[in-house]
Amino acid sequence: TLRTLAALAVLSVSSCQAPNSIPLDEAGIIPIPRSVTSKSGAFELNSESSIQLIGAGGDLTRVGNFLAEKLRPATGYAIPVSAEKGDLILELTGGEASEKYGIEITDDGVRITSTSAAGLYYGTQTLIKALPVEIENSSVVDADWTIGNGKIEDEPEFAYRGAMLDVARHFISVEDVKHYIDQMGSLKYNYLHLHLSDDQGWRIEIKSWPKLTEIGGKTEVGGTEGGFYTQAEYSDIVKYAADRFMTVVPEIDMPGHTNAALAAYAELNPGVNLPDGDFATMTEGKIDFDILDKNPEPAEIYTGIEVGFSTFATNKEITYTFVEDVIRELVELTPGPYIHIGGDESHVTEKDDYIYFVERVQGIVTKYGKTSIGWDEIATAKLAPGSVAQFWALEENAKLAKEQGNQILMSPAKRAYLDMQYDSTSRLGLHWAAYIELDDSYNWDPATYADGINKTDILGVEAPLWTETITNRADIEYMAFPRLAALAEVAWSSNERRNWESFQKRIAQQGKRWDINGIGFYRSPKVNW
Ligand code: TNX
Repeated sequence: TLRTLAALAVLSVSSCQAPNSIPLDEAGIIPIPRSVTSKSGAFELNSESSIQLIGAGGDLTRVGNFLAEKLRPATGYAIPVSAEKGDLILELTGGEASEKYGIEITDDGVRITSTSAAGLYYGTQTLIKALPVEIENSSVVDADWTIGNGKIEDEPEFAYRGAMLDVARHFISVEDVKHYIDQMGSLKYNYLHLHLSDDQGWRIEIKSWPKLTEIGGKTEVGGTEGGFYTQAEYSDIVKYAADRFMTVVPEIDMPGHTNAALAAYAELNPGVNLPDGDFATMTEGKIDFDILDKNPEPAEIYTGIEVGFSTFATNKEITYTFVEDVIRELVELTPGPYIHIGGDESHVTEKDDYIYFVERVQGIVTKYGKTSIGWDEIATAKLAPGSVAQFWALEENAKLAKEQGNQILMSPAKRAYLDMQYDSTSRLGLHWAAYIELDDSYNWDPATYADGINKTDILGVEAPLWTETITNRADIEYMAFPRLAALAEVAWSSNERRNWESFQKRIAQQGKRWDINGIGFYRSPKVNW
């Protein structure tokens, strides 16, 4: 009859409209957006799909190309990018630039809007995660490229969402750093902190002090061959990160954690402090020259994993000449606002000397127009206005920073350290701070974690990966994933929006993406992968 025919037609229309579309609010989006509203129906990407750019600028074009390049391999569609009418719209709107973005998905198309190219980039990252996981494939696969209709409004909770790579304990190649940046970008991280020097290695070329890399860069933990970035290679990393709206924060750790520099240059080692003036006339005949350690021996190369045994000579002018040369060269390579001066675990520096050193080095950073970040111990010194204390161990240091009117970057070792073992059986990692399972890295609130430190005191969240036990890309991936995704959500999404049960489901989806990308993540037993 006519009626059954009509019913059949309705059935077949609704079933071919969006065969496997997942409602928008059930898509595996990490970090979870501020608001997601689902509507019935879905948009389907097709061979005629194209990206339309509204607005101007190289950054906008870059975001358009980024999205196209992400969509092409798995779909096999051409996905041209232009100002012509298209079904995937990236629109730069007027107003003060912010990281906020909106997405609207209807049967006819997708529109992403933001006042900044960075916001549009975050929007495209969200869109990719709203598509079926098969979109991650590098060659054509058969899938229904649908996205459930609806609306997303999103913006980050914290301005600074960072991850750190310790390239000093074990050197990490430019290629592996870029691979990490790609993953960070997909999780909306916007700061990459590179720990460029430590007792076991100096990893950045400094032209005025060439032995830093010649001698200090040669080895790494365990005595294997180390490495370093030439300034050109380093700039290449900075550019690669900037293209993904990510700022590199270079760290030279000092005055402790400096054995590699002390092995390269004897004169930086502590020795007996000599008075200024005419040394010969002042001391002739009165002093035993042998006890005057005017030219101390260089330190021995160090390949172990102990901490806290080294220090620069904080009382010699040559040290500050050196530090200024290093900072000047680093600033020339650094478009971002921050220089990280380390400052942790200087156990063999006298307290007064430590404070003198930190204050003087902050002054050098300021002189070159940058802002200092340091590990929380720097708050025992007088902080320069704007200096940031990176909380990792001591709440009282975080409080000292707050009392001075400075902001805090949250990296509590018990939650945010990616080098901590998951449990006692983890094949890699340390456990001095804690065992950190996936739910431990997820279930904490930066705004209430440390006593007396509130949301407004916090610049953001950073996930450091120390590499004493980590030697290659597979090791990095095993320790960083899935925890890097959990911490991305801690940094981006509001505490009210976050929910462990929801994250468990979404991270399982993310796991499928990592599998397709060949990323060997830790299959936490807390998740039904
Ligand atoms: C402490 S965290 C350190 C690092 C080690 C790390 C290992 C910090 C500021 N200092 O030197 O690599 O523990 O977990």
